[in-house]
Amino acid sequence: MALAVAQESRDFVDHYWEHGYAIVRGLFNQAEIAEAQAEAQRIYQIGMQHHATYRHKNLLFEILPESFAGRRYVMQAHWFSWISPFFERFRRAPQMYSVLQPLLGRNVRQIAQQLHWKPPGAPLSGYRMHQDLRFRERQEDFKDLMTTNINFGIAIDPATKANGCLRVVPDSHKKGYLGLADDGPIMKGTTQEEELVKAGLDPARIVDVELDPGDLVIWGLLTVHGSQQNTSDKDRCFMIQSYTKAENSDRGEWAFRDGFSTPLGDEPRVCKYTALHEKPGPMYIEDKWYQN
Ligand SMILES: O=C(O)CCC(=O)C(=O)O
Ligand SMILES: [Fe+2]
Repeated sequence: MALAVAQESRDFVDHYWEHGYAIVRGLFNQAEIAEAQAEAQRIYQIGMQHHATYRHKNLLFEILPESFAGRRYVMQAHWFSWISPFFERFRRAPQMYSVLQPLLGRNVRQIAQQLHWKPPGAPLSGYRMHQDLRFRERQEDFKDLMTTNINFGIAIDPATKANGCLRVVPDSHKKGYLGLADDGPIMKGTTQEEELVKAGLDPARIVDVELDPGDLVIWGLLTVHGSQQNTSDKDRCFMIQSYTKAENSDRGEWAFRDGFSTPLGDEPRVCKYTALHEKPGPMYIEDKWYQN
């Protein structure tokens, strides 16, 4: 199995608890990731058929429209497993379980599934420094938060400093919720060093998580992270899957039930989108967050 790799990767459990993030190199092999790249391209092209952000149940495409960006860009897709048998298996592959089980146990639900693109030339492809708790109900007990929900970031394309790889602040998960970027959309503007210093963080400690395709980075709901705008001529397709200990949450789709890989059912479950059943769509969402 792919876990027989570098020491930094073998120690991922301790590294995650201690520093709030960890890297596992080579979780998926070249053949697997080549297939993932092709399938991600197919999902991107489906997204391009929508003139604006589109949602149908949990499936979502976040679009920067021509009217704003001069041409159409797909920035994110959510829950594309509903239109991709390949990614439906990928989200609950044995490789995922080998990393999940030591952290969350044998019963695991999936709360988020996202592809993030940074097409060259697209405006607003950076993510201000933040903690993902920003997107969840607020809770105080950080130990519980760090054990309940873990983000898996898988490099589909190479992730480099130039194309806006993920950046993390080691040990920041020990500081509680800091309210970073709470004043506006996460993909507008950049994080200034003063904002980090004010929150008690040292900008010099930021780690750029450069990854090869198939590498994994994990981080928690309290880990401060973000990424820069893509300044290169290469896209950065990055997959983020968020998993939760099933004992602690009714939300999310089963991924592993008593250790068994579990496919999606007939109808989506409430994950992050609370109004799923009242407003299933399909619909366009033209809130123009990018303009204001
Ligand atoms: O895609 C990235 O670089 C980071 C995205 C992120 O942190 C988020 O969506 O919460
Ligand atoms: Fe995030």
